[in-house]
Amino acid sequence: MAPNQVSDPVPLVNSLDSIYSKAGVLKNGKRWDDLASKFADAYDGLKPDFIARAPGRVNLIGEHIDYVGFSVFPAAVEKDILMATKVTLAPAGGSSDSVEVVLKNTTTRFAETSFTSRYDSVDGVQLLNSGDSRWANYFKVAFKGLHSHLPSSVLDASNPSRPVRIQVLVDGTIPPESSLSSSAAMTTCSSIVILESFSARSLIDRKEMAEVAIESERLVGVNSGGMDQSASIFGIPDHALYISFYPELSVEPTKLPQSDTEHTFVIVNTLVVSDKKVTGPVNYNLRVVETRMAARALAKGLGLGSGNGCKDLRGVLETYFAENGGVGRLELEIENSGAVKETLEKSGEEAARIKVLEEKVESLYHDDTLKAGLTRQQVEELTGYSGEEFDKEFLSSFPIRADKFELYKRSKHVFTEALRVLQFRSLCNSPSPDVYRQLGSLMDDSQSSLRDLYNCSCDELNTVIDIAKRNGSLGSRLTGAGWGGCTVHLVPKKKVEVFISAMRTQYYAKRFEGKGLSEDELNDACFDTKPAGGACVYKV
Ligand code: NG1
Ligand code: MG
Repeated sequence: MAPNQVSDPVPLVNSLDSIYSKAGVLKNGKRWDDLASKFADAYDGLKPDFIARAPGRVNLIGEHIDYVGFSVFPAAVEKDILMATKVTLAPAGGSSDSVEVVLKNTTTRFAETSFTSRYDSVDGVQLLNSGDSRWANYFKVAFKGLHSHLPSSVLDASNPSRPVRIQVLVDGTIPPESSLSSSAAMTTCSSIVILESFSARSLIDRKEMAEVAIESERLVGVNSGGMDQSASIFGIPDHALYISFYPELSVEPTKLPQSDTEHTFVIVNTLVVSDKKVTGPVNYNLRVVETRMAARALAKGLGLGSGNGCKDLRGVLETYFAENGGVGRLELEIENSGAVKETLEKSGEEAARIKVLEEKVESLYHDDTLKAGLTRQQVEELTGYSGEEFDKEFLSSFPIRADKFELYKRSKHVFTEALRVLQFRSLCNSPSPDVYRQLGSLMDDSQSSLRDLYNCSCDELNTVIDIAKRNGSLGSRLTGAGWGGCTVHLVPKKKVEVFISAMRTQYYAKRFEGKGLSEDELNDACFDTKPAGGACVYKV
């Protein structure tokens, strides 16, 4: 089978050498060896049966459009979460009606915790407890998420591989709440541990694994899209991933032009923590809701039905072309718009369809009053949803807090960003001599849009990006959700040193006044990265 097919299970690897080549994790050999001995220290001399790995990701372009249904362009990174695991089965002839999960972490920041799940009830997994053991929720939701996907034979008492105890030691190198997807790596790695513990890894393919991890993560309270979990599962060394969610999840590994010789991606962490589980109601989850309102408003403006097809902006695009005669419709639009024609010629049909919708957004929000933030009453008028129906459609899934809703700005960002992803991908696939400058300029445009239209940048992100642009970066943007966390920069290799030293003196020294960062802290906060491989299980 070709590697990295959506229908493959998460790969099982038997030697560290094959992990290094499959996962592209070149620098961390010792860490894997050390983890087995740390496990023995943590669990009375026991040896783990396996170590599961799930990496974080950096998104190169395509921000805040995964939950709307448009394609994104991330890469898995070397930083990851490892879980060394020991599985204890019921003694021969015996069985147990529950499984105890013990979770320890190599850092004391995350306190040891455990929970018990009854096999006959998913409610046995008690969700969202507070305090120090909050990090264990990721494991719990993975457990809960998998319940409905596992064949009953796996959970059944007659299954001799049904564990009574799963002991885990977690070791992570992804800085938490920094937009490199430590949370998705936790959920994904937990799912893999559970599958492997039940000897069920090969029963669920990677596509379903990603879908389970996406659903599971929503149970933690973030209304997220599916980019991070997919990147973690499908990563390939030296490849970015063009990930599509429509009509279903698919992944196209894409080589970056001459990436290892002349240019590299540098990640710079602002060290501003953004925890969506806390701030979601006023930022991430609110944006998800605004894009849903924007979809309903656009559908109504275009005279489309109010069916489920128009729940998100991607759905509106598909419905518009389906209800209006498909290809014939696009031809008509081309006759009416020079910009659509130009987009078609430069970037192809899908891009042209996106451009059409961008223009529809402009006509719907045709004056300044409509372009500004809208009150609930204005949104009710635009969407046709009011009263209880409005609450049910927009306010029932996750709590949000807002006086105004920015439907124009959010829609405009979504369609222009979706277009930039397609342009980025075609530049990678057929590079011109000037390709890096062009890729960089798409990244810059993405950042302006995130800052001005999506309002998810912040002062520290803007400062880092200004410093980057003055010190050799060809393209700089926030990566992940924003409001803090990390930035990604396309930098010629020969300028990396100057670039990093500028960050040290112009950003970190000022942010941590007088003290700056130690060498280790700097290496951890500001580093160049290569696309790495995805999740795997290593048999110890
Ligand atoms: P980060 O910043 O890694 O938490 C989030 C979402 C993604 C995507 C990006 C914005 C989660 C787990 N991930 O990423 O799905 O929407 O923001 O593009 O919430
Ligand atoms: Mg996250």
